[in-house]
Amino acid sequence: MKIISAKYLTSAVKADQYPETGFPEFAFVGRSNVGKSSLINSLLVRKKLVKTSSTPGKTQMINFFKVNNELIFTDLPGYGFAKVPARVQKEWQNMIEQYLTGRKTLRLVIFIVDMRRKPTDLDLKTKEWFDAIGIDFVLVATKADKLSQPERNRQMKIIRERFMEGSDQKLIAYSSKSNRGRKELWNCLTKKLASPA
Ligand SMILES: Nc1nc2c(ncn2[C@@H]2O[C@H](COP(=O)(O)OP(=O)(O)O)[C@@H](O)[C@H]2O)c(=O)[nH]1
Ligand SMILES: [Mg+2]
Repeated sequence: MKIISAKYLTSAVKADQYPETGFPEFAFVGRSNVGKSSLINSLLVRKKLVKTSSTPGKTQMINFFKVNNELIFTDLPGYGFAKVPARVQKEWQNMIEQYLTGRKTLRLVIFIVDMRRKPTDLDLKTKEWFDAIGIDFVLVATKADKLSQPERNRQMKIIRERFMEGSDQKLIAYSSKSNRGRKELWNCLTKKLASPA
């Protein structure tokens, strides 16, 4: 897709604050610091549309971005940041659950993991939860540039086995630094747009 415009719309913590554009929506989900914001910037070929940070746990709201006056990207708060008190974690979780289960225009979740790591229990639980409530997602293993080719092959195999066992979901290798995987992921998104809601 050719990116003509990409702009920040609004941020929300509850449903009555979501923008009512009616545009199909893609949500970016993953642990804090996994590279969600960087991935969105990479997809949109914008260096600083979404603030990235090396300090995990900073994005605490759902941030909405309008792309080409035809679709919406949402940057969801990262889950599983250990230093955050349990009560706050629970609030984040509720916010994400309310959004993922209630947002009618949501078409696909882009579920992001770090290619260098084994999926955590929390990643696996999140995946099981998506499956249980019927949320359609594509798995993206990012920070691919931080590994050598043999390491990438090994990690992709581990992620596929642990995570995607028995499912036909897509797994895409990505780097927000080199934009590797950008075309493949966009293909996935535009295919989703073309299929019935
Ligand atoms: N080398 C490399 N660094 C990345 C990549 N994606 C994210 N990062 C870095 O990882 C850190 C966290 O990224 P960010 O997008 O803010 O993560 P978020 O918390 O999930 O939104 C930042 O320092 C980014 O520069 C990638 O594909 N390659
Ligand atoms: Mg972020």
